[in-house]
Amino acid sequence: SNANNSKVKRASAPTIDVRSGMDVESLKQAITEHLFYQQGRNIVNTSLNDLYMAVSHTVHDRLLQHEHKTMNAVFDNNNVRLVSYMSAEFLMGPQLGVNLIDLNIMAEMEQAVQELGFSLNTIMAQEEEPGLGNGGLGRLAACYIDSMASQQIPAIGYGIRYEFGIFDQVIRDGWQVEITDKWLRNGNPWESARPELAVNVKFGGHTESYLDSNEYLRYRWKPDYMVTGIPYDTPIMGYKVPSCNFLRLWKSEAEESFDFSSFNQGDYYKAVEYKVKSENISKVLYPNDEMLGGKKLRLKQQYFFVSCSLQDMMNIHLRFDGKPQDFHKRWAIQLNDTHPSVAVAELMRILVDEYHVDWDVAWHTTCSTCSYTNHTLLPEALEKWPVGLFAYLIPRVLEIIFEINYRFLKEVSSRFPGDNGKLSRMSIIDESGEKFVRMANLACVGCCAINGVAELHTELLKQQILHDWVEMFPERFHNVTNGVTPRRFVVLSNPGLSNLIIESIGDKWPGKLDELRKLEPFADDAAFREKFRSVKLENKKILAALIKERTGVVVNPSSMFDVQVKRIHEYKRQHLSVLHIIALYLRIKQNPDIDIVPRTFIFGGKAAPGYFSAKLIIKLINSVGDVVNNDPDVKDRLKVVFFPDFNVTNAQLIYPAADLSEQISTAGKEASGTGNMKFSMNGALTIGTLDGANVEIREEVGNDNFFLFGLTAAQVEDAKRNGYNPHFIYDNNEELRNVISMINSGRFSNGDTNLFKPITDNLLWHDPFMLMADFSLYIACQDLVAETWKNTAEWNRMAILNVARMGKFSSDRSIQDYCEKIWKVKPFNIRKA
Ligand code: GFP
Repeated sequence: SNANNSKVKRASAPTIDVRSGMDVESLKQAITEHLFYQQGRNIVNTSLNDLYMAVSHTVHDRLLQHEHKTMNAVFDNNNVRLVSYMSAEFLMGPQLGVNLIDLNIMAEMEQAVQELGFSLNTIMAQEEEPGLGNGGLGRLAACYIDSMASQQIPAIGYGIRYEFGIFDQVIRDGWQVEITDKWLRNGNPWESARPELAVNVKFGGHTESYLDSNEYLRYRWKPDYMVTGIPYDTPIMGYKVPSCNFLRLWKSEAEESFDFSSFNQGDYYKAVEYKVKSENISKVLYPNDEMLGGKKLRLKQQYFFVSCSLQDMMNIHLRFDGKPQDFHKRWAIQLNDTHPSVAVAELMRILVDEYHVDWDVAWHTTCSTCSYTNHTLLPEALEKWPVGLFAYLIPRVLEIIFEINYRFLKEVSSRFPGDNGKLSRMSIIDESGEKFVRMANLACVGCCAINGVAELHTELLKQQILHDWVEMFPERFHNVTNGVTPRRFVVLSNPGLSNLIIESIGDKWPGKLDELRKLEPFADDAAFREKFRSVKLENKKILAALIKERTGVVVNPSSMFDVQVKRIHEYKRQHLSVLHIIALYLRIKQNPDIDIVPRTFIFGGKAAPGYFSAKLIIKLINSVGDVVNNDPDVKDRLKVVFFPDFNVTNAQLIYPAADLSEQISTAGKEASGTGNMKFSMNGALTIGTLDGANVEIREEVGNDNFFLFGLTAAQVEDAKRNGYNPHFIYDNNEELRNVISMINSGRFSNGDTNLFKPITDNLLWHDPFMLMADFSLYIACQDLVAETWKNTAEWNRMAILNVARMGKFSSDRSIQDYCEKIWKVKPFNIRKA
């Protein structure tokens, strides 16, 4: 390490055994001490939560020691480039289990807790997960920080410490009801507040120009008020490696000294109002799939966490003796979607206004630091903010955006003279009507790399919404196919399967998922297939019990578990699966003695509170379930369950129990999907369209081991261009007509023929997601699924091959791709440092 760096060297960690020992005795002692000194309890009068807290603090102590060593090693080395993963969402899931796996002390902790008279499973079930994300995007961020630590990539995840995460969902009378998520109510043992690292963020006011001592024209921002960001750090341990990174989430507080004037003038209420206004910024996570148009608070959140994080990163950089303009040598920033893309302008502001770096130099630094991941082609999801709102909240940042845009458009017109269409499409400012700041354009201008999240998605991005950008900056475009962490989603969630795999091929695979290939020969081994089947059956029994507990519905564990869990959205087409259920129900009604494969349809997922159609789909699922589940003709051969409050905790119980994974989005709409990967890793077969990562999953597992149906993305586009007519399809398909008529008859709505009309009318007259076009293909494919299911050996052979061929979809591989293609960083082995 570098001797010049002594000023950043920290004291080494204390090595008192009770805070670091990994053996059963040390763990027991540490738990008892935490229980007493932190929770004020002892082992005979403890509550479950106090015990959970004591166990978690015990684990947290051990993580901190690794974090401390990692950061010492990193900060001692001037040549390390760190990754800053900026994301408005981190859907972390419960922490205790994964940390025990990463530290490799699951067995020791189980024993320690048992010797104290408790069960580790019960303690783990006590954890309230931090639901600081909506769905795929937030969960991806969580998988990525896990994999960065496991790949020994020095990294910090930066985000917002929402006091209220995604709402809890309960189902009342078949409808979704939202309940506020109070995840912090019982305390959070995984975080440490770092008030000494607080930073301030400006809002409102105006800007002024002035001449600095060298007679240069400079700008300063005179804000109306400032908000303080307090960082809360959560250690992120690597899997069986000594590296431990951290997640740094910002909480907003009032900048105490700022509004004293109003207090002094006797306006106590105004001072309090300012405090409330400041604290509101990190109050609540916004659900997605809703128009964000007027949501001032959301823009404040974005700017708040981006500014806090960049200031923090600059402080770290300067502590290394770095020059401000060399910021990019220290940091690679990944912008997780456009939510943090104001970083491009904020970094410019910091460099130019605060450190007086020349514009051109600062621009080079900024572009060399930032990269942008796009997660969707849906036009309504492309963020844009009214220029007026920007001017009002962050006036100096808007001026900088105007300057960036002015210079950029000059470049565009010299590259493509006379192409006014291009100019107006590529401009950061949308001037077609009310003026907007287009966040994706800001990201594309200021980032050296732009990536999609699956091959198909990246191709479509290049052909469609980012086509102009490819012409301008072809070298910026990359694909990085998403991945998921096998530690959480196999080792922790599916111990039965993990143990079976370990018995068969050893235990290297969770850190090196390609190893799973060694399972391939076992697919032809009848004895192995039998063990595999019985692991699945056990998982299904556990889920069945939970379904009974949460919904009252009794399901048969040996029926096929046909599962669709994800956010509820029309493009994901949960209602296509409902049409299939009704078709099967009709077949039974027409011939009650029909030979039909028993199936349990399990749905789960939240709808955005303001997304009416999605909420109506939930109601439809529950209503169809009420009828089908209770009709004696069905003889329990079909069951329909809506599993309430789909979150990471519940997901971990659902994936391992699935037989069939529904990945049935309209081709071209699902950027990647990540649930699809979690299902296959746990040995479910997929029925899916050629959409998102399904394409690559099918490529990996083999066409014969994947149930493909439906139009391709190109066919969807063609059909739309040629005047797609859903009603025509309806008129010509009897089964489909019967299904739709059954819904419209009021059969599922106590005779109310209007309740589901918004759904059926939309399908018949508009059908933007092409359910009608795919219906018969889907039904035929589902019939094939049922045929295959009857051959248990064949089904399990296919399922084992799915598991064996999932290596590509470890988030470790995705992170390696980011490191090589985009960040240009290498693993940093702290033992060798
Ligand atoms: C979005 C996309 C998904 C993609 C994830 C992660 O998910 O297709 O897999 O991001 O890249 F739509 P949501 O956040 O919308 O669930």
